[in-house]
Amino acid sequence: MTLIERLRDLLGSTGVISELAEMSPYLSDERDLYQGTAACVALPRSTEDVAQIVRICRAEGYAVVPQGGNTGYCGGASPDGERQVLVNLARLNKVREIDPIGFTATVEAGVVLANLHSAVAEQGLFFPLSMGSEGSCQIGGNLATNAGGLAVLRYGTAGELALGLEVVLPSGELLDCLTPLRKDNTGYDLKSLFLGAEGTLGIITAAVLKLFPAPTEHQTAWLALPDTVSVCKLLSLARRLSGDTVTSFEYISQASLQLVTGHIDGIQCPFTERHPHQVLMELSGPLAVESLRPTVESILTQAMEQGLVTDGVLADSEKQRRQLWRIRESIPQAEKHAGRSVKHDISVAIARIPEYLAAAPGRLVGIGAYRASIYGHIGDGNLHYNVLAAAGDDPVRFRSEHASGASSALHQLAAEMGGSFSAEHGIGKLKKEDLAQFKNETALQLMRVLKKALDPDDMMNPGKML
Ligand code: FAD
Ligand code: 2HG
Ligand code: ZN
Repeated sequence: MTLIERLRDLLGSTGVISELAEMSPYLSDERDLYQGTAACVALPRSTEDVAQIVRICRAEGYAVVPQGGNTGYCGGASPDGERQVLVNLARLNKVREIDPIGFTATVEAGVVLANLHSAVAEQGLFFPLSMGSEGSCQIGGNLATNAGGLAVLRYGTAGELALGLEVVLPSGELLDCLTPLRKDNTGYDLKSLFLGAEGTLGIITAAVLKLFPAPTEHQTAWLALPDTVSVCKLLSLARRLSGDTVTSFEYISQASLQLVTGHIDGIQCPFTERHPHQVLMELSGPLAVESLRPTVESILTQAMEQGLVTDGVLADSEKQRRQLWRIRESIPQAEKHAGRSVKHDISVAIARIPEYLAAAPGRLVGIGAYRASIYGHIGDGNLHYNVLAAAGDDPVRFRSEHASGASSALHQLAAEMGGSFSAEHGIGKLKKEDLAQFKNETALQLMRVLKKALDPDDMMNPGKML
């Protein structure tokens, strides 16, 4: 039997796609950076299917590329040739258990993030990982990229929300670390090997995730600030005065706001005047409704007295809150409409962000005219410093001539400041050279040792990360 016949035998005719036209949506990536090829797409329905697929591929000499919602930014889920099988987890999508006493959910890897939000909300619970791609990205992909998003400040990254994992190893064996235990000091924390590994060490098939009481109240403000030092001071003030209930603290430059108002329909700008620096700040909690209102008002009063905030809008309704969030969440789409951006995802210590922002333009002089769309999770020290062609210039030409120069300048600056060139989007194919350049040699060597130990034949997502 051929590989495809063996896979059809296992998964049925609807579980294997081998026609090029039908495979094509799975082969290109979110940003259209890569157009991949594969022997076929396999669609397992169970953990045992995944283990069997890996065993069949191993026996037939094929590599395996795991794929979730295919929303990743670095080409990690794009296959690279006729000797690779793309394993898409979409049909492995059951919420196995929600435990309202232990505040955990046991879910399969293919559960779409937004579907998990709804499932736990039905029980008055809350899963806090949240991002613009949540209608498509999957829990397995979130964990494999250790995704960040809009509430890391309060609740942590995807990896920090995982208590246990079930993983199919490159050998085809099942590693069962699917535990809800918070405390288990019986040796190495093996699950952490697979968090952020981008499918290079195994396929995550299920996870136990931390849940929280559903917030009953959100206090959401859109604020104008005079400079980025004030942005950092406001964050510190708000965390202190609110008993650390600041859930999100997102920075939006005037240029990013202008892209949104210029390219997205139905956006209502919070202010009539232009302000160079803006913040979307949200406090939330599970206590009595309106109990955070006096807190947010006191933060804003003190911030204004100290000159940290010059103008502000406090959402008065859920509708207005959603309108404010829509502005922030539309920035990636607005950049797409504007001809796409060269994306960056750096982090530095929060207090050094003003220094990074002051130095970056000097590092970009070599690329000529450009527009910068700067925004992101400043409460986590993580900014998207995205670079676009100047208005009227050809965006495709700009990218082909300047993407590499802009990225190496901005990544170098982050490295010089003790920061990261990839705070949340990972490495994939896109940032392999940066990893080789910026990761310290001892850490890189240990990564290679781990890869060799778990996947000696390089069959699990080859050509990615290392
Ligand atoms: P995919 O893109 O399918 O895969 C990503 C990587 O994980 C690949 O290397 C793949 O091989 C591997 N993988 C996937 N599933 C598994 C599995 N079950 N086992 C092992 N490996 C697996 N990211 C953020 O961090 N924060 C954001 O705020 C954010 N916002 C975004 C907004 C938009 C509009 C878009 C388009 C993307 C955004 N992203 C963000 C990037 C992306 O959505 C995340 O990286 C997400 O976690 C990827 O999940 P996915 O299921 O789409 O994974
Ligand atoms: C976000 O924060 C995402 O919205 C996407 O991480 C960032 O598109 C981007 O540059
Ligand atoms: Zn982000």
